[in-house]
Formats: sequence, C-alpha cells, structure tokens
Amino acid sequence: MPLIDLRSDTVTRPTPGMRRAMVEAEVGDDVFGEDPTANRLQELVAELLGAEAALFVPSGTMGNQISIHCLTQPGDEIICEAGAHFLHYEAGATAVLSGVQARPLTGNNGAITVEQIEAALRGESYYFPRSRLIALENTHNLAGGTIFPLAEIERIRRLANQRGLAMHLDGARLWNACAASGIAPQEYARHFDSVSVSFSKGLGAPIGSAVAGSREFIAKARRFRKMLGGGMRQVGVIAAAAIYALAHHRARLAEDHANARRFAEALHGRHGVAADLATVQTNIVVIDIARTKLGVAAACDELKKKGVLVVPFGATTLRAVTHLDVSAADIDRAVTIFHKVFAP
Ligand code: TLP
Repeated sequence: MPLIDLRSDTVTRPTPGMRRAMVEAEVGDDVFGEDPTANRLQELVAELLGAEAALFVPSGTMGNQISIHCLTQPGDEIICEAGAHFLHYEAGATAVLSGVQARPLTGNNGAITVEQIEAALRGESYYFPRSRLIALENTHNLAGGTIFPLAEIERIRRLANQRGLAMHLDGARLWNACAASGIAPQEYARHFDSVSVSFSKGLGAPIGSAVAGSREFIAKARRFRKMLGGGMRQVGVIAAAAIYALAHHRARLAEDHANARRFAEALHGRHGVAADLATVQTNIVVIDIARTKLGVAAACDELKKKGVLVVPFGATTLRAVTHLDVSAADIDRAVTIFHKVFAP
C-alpha cells in the first residue's frame, strides 16, 4: 500500500493534464520579458486579484520576502500575527534581506484585530522603530488553515490608510480561503499593497508563486527578484503548470476541505486525540495528542510505519494537510491507522 502523505499540500505531483500543458508550453527568455506563458500567467493573476500587475516568483518565501523588501526600509517594523509564516519558516530572511523587525501580536485563530494593531503602532520618537507594514496571512498556516475575516481586513485597511501604513497579504493558500468562503480573490486582494499567492500548494503545480500589486511595486519587485537570483529563463514550462492549476484545480479545493473535516471529525475525541473542529475551515488539521500515550516524534514514527505521513507541528501537535493526491478513501484508511496507533 502506498504511503498516505499528509505532511503538506506541497507534496503533490503534476497530473497528466498538467504535464501535457508543461510539455506544450510556448517559452522564451523571461529575463528579457519574452516568455509568453509567464506573461500570460502574470496577466491572469493580476486579473484574478484585481491588481495592476503580477510577477511570477519561484516560491512563496521569495514572494513574501520581495513584498516585504519593496514596502519597507531598514529600521521599519512589520506588524503581524505571532504565528506568521515569514516569522517562523523563512530562515530569518526579513532581518537579513530587509533589515526590518517584526512586532508579533497574538491573534485569534490567526486573525488580529484593528484594535490590537492600533495599540501596537509606534509613536513619533526618534528611538522607536517605524511602524510601516501590516502583514496578514490567509489562510493562516500555523493556526490550522483558518480564514481571515474580510470585515476585519476592511477595518484594518481603513486604519492603514489613516496612518500611512502598507499592507501585505501572504496568500499562499488564498485559493483555499476563497473556495471555502465563496469570497472572490480580488475581494480580499484589493485591500493590500502586495499579495503573494502560491501555485505549488493546494493547486498542485510543481513550482511557483506570484506577487501582485501596483505597476510601480512590480517594477521594484522584478529588480529585487533578479537580485535574489529569481530571474528565470524559459520559465513558461512551469508557468504553464500554474495556468493549468488555476483553471482546473481551484474549484476542487472544496473536496480537500471536505476530506479535512471528515478526517478531523473521525479523529476527535477518540483515544485521547483532539482536533479543534472550529479551526478546520479549509485543508489543514492540527491534531493534539497531549492526552495520548505517545509524544510527537514517536507518533510520527508509528504512523509512518503503518502508512501515514504527518509532520510535528507544536510541542503536542501534529499537522495533516489534505490535497489533490489524497482521496476520501485514503482519508478513511488514515483514520483507521490513527485509531490503531493511539488505541491504548
Ligand atoms: N509552507 C510550508 C512550510 O514552509 C511550513 C507548508 O508545508 O505549509 N506562506 C505560507 C502561509 C506557507 O504555508 C508557505 C509554505 C509559504 C508561505 C512559503 O512557500 P514556499 O514553500 O513556496 O517557499
């Protein structure tokens, strides 16, 4: 039996249709701006996000870091939620590449409020860092794939306008938020100066993200992408996979969300395992095993031996992510394996 890989939605392999699109992609040198497929993808993303322009980048990490770099100056401060991806999983890049520091605020399911942000804004004194950027994440990975409420984003944007702050959205899984909430991508995106979206997570493309914003922002982003070594050449081969993914794999995210819920409901409350069902809003399930006989590392090992891969997520938690390569039948098999591993 093949392993059921729930470590991340990044583990998917291109489908036959996607591979065909990649093979047939028209290509050119993208550093000259001449790759027709990359150009088409950028136009498509800009249109979907209601932005003036977009730029293809190799990874979500580069998308976040380029955005942060282009919207800040050294000595600035970024207000974000304490579990933000860029804070924990991007190798400290904001400090190294942009010389900025973060002001993390503890949110509720990954969402921070306008009141919290207002209270965290710095005054005018010369010895304070400059409050400059508000960075939000939707869906929020560490909080378990939770959706950031649009009404709060609108309030935060009003504050940002009053106080001259920029806003960045880490929308690596914005497509999941949209599929689950029924809210169109541009309804979220229009409140931000920069948005980073991924094609290589739930959408199932092998590589790639994009950043979107104003033409001026994208011109700066292109320059910094080059500086980071992210100017690629015949990139249409992978841009084609992203175009295919946007066309064919967005609506089906609802299946991943149904599978995540099915998984969480079947696990919760059995053999000491807990999954906070309120946070299972999209394709991520955070599983708390504090009240079971196993620690996190031992649990991952035992699950792997029996055929399920998950990752350690916190001191007592595991993360499981549903995706394109996991069926409802796989989920049922994974549930049976969990029950066997945690049974007393
Ligand atoms: N997340 C990965 C790991 O890095 C944790 C995962 O398996 O979930 N923003 C968010 C919200 C992300 O979840 C990720 C990747 C990124 C940015 C970075 O994207 P990549 O991996 O393309 O650099």
